[in-house]
Amino acid sequence: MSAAAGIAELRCASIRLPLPGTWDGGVSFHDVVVARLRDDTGAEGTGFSWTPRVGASAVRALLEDECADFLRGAGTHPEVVWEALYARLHEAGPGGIAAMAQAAVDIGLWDLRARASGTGLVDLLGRRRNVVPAYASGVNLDYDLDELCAQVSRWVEAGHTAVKIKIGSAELDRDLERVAAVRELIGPHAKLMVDANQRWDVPTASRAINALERFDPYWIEEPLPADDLAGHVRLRSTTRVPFAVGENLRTVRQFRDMLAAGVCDIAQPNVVRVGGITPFLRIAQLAAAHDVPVAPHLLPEMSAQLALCVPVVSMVEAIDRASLQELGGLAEPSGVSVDASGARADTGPGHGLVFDV
Ligand code: SMN
Ligand code: MG
Repeated sequence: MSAAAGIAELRCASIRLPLPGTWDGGVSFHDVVVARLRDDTGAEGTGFSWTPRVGASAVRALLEDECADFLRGAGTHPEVVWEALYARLHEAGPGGIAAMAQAAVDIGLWDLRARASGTGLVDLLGRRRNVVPAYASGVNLDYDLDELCAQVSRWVEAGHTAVKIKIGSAELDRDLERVAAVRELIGPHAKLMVDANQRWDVPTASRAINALERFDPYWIEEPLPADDLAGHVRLRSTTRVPFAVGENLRTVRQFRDMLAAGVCDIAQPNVVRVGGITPFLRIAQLAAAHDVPVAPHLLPEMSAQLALCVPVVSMVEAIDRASLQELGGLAEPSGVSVDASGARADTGPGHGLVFDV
């Protein structure tokens, strides 16, 4: 029996993707750090890290300065490498920049494995379904009411029956006016999700959610700072509206603790922020053990593929005009589509994402 292949090389490239408009808080671009891995048989895989505005150069430095030499000669099994790399990097943080760097390696190794076996990533991981419902979503707290309504009307015209808008305005009345207008536009049967992006504390969240309940929110997303587990427990006792959390949780244990405390009703891991596909799948298994569906955060071309595989799924986010393809990050179509009819993936071998760099 021949020895298993080892990693021969890790190379990085960076892409800056300007957004068509500025997002709340002044985000005007997304950065992608691409990690190209080659094993000693010549097989290749492509991973990536991603961030809106903050941290790409630090992620690339970790990959080039701390991972490239360390990985040379290591095996290519993604889960085994993940543990070894975690042991190596976690003094730089068990999440954050270190996890974002690990994600690039991990996604690259899963891609390498899928390509080497001639299968798409979804079929390698285990396709559980061919389509997942999608919801329209936008970063629109800065929009005035007319702009918000125009955006939501465009989504409705495109056939969306589930939409998510930002809330967390300085004045609760502004949020109420906007949510009321959107509910009116989408009708009583469409799903309406609201996302506070961690803007509240417990008393503010409690007051706001109770006032918003009459608009039948399908979930309230990130009502509190992501790491405030105790706060979520206190808030839980004041409302029955489901909590969607996870886009700013960084470790499997953070998800475990939120799930065990009963304050994560929809789990939203971001595959990059949690450190790659390996921890993402562990989170999905944990969520399933709590009967909690997974709604992967952003990155539609990758999230769609993962959503087709997780045991219990919610929806895929169709972020308005900001997929990797729409931002110009991909050199060719990925084989993934996310629109009002749902999220689907029929890629070539691997994850199908060919970065334009
Ligand atoms: C979000 C977070 C980060 C960038 C864009 C959008 C948002 C979401 O919270 O849920 O999509
Ligand atoms: Mg969000």
